Amino acid sequence: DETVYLKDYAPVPVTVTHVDLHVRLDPRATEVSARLTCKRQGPGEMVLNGEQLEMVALRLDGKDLPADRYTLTDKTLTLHDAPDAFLLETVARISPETNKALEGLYMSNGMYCTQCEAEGFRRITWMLDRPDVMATYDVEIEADLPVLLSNGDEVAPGKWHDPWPKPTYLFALVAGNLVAASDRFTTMEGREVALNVWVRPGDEGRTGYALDALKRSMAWDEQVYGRAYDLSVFNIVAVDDFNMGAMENKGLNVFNSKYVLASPETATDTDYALIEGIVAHEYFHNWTGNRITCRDWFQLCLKEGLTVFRDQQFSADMRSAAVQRIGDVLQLRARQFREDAGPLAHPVRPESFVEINNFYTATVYEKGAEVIGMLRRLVGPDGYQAGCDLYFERHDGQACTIEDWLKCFEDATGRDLSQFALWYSQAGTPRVTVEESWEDGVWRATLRQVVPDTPGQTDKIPMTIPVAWGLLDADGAELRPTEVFELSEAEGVIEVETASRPVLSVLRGFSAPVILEHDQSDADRLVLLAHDTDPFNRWEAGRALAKARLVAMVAEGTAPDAPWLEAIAKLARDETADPAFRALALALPSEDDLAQTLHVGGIVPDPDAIHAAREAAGLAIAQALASDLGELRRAMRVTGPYDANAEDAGKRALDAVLLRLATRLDGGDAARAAYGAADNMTDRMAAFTCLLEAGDPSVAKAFEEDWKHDRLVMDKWFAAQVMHSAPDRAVGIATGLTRRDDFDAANPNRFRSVIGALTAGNPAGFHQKDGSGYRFLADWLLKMDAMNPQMAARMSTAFDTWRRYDADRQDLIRAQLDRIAGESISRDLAEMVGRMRG
Ligand code: B3K
Ligand code: ZN
Repeated sequence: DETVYLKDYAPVPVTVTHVDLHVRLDPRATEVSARLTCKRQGPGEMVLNGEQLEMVALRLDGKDLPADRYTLTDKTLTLHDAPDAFLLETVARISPETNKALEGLYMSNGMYCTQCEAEGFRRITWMLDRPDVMATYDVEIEADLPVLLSNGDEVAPGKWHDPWPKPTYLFALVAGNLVAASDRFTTMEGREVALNVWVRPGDEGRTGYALDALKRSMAWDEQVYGRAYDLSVFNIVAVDDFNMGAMENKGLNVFNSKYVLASPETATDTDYALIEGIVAHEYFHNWTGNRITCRDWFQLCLKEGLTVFRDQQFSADMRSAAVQRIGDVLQLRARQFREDAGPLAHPVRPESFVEINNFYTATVYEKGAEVIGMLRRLVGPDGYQAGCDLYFERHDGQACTIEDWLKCFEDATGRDLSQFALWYSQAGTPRVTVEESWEDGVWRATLRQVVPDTPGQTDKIPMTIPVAWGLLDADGAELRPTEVFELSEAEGVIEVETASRPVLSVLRGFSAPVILEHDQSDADRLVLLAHDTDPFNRWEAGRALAKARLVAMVAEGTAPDAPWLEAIAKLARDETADPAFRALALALPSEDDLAQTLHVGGIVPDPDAIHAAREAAGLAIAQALASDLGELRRAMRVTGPYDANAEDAGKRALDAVLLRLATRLDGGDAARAAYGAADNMTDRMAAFTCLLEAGDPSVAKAFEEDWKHDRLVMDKWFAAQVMHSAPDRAVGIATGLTRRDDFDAANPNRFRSVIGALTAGNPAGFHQKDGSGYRFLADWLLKMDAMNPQMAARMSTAFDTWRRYDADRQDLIRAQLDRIAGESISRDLAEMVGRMRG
């Protein structure tokens, strides 16, 4: 059994305090010479990690190590009778060119780069590859390439010194023919920092936004958290082949080029917002992750949950806080609630794993961030700041646990957080039901919480749930401003004396990651939609109304009713509301969201029926707004050259929603005009996807002619065709796309743009009842697994909702899971498939 358990944690008997690396780069025969300064801190053998390495030399204190003093396997190097202090020298040979797992040292378009988190360093050299071993580094890179980068400060060409002790996972090395866009930043401590964004020649013109976002992030972390940068240089490198978004290596962040490169012609508003958020996220890790790191991988949320929370705060400050919050909650529900409801549910701090890469999940990241947000609500902004200050002061330079983090808040505020800590150990989305009564001038709300069973966990204990609430009167005037009720037992009651029946606005700002069951009348919801002072709950009221309609349309075959359509139309026309907010309020709940809602309500979801209901609701809204669409769109026209700011982006977002409605009525006339007139990728993509939905066959060809030279834009082209095709054609289109010469499955962005676009972007297409979508995915998972197990394992989560569906679909999915499990597959994919089969 390869399972690793949190309870088995033990510190290493012999640690490494300094790493001296000399790397001679070669595509198939890179030589890595390592000199490790080792020090005993307890009894036991030293076991170093090393995988896919060819041993060229092994010396201890300058002498070749005799065969009886060590044991070498394909995963470890064990030293017998190691002295108290010594220098261990190894020489390893590796082959970056053939490394398609994109973990360790690999090549992308002729450039060398590394990805070490979580356990990639062991594919570079033998080392204690775990986060509680923190060492300083000297790195020398030898290669006939103009740019040679590693962590820390450059002391001579190709020679780097990192003075800050760090774990292996933060090591990075990059070498290639790169050019930089540069700038400077002076920290509040007066340190001059050179900022560089390194890209392939030709991409320099698309780096401005990332550089700007970096400077804003640096200033924000100083202002809001009092944290300054700590080296003379901060490098960002854009890489085309990258398994995820980006990586926070000390002083040398490596990014998927999709999250660095942007120009108005090639990137959409969404891309710009993602670049801003991810640049900030990786930069913020310098303090939450790097200066203070994790003791072991079970503590991953210590750095990830906190850093996501920080990047969400940053984006809220840079843009509209309300729009940011709605977007974050949409993500949380789409990804984390889904995960928490199925066979892959796990606590924010898992207690065991087989492959740690399988736990970089929405639960660890997004629910982890929600837990920080709840903590802040419970201790208040001042208590939060005091706790953070204490954390940075007490634990700088250490590898920590969640207990260390919470203790800082207990010590800083005097509050007992032992019950709150259950959020880290109990999996599953709590359900909170609200029951209201109003009698004899007393309004009462009874709140009850249940934490559901999840794989391996039953009989859960009530948690501390901060429930923000307020009251309105029937005309929408405020009766009680926002307060926080702490629901810490199975049941709690809020009581208010009031002469008139109030309208409750509960879970304002989505104050806790729970599923709220509140049987509120349409009339009350319409009051909230029109008047709530809490913008999140205004949106949420509209959401609840829409969801109820769509569920009834699917389950009972009803048609959308006039009062709802009127309310929607009114909101669309409400000039006092932010366009970005209106765009979000007009968007209907996703097909996956509806499938889950039906499933929870005891109805087996039919993906085709859900798709059809959403289409019908869209058409009804379009008809309700028909005569106004042209004028509303004109009001959203942005004048002047493209700017990615939130205000302009909001107008474009609402315009896109309106254009999609118009397309339902005119068959694509407005979209054709918009496509021709577009001077930026946001508008162009909006029109393009409308035309795909309208079934215009010429548009894909035209788009391709214009953009075939641009890899990132073509990723959008691939994805759009799969996502915006009719469900019964989606698998055929996806299959056709994978047969093109420019479909390179080894490139994660391209792979996701077809396979991910089907599984996540066209649910009715993926769930076709002939099982073709399931077969298509399984075929690709097996192909991908042989190359890049991490990517295969991640993509396999598309199957995690299989128990929702009818017996036929369940059988079809089950057959594919069994088929995959029967092949010789990676540990990564085997763990995921095993958990999903249950
Ligand atoms: N820490 C990295 C993620 C590493 C994933 C390894 N499988 C990016 C981030 O969260 O900032
Ligand atoms: Zn992170």
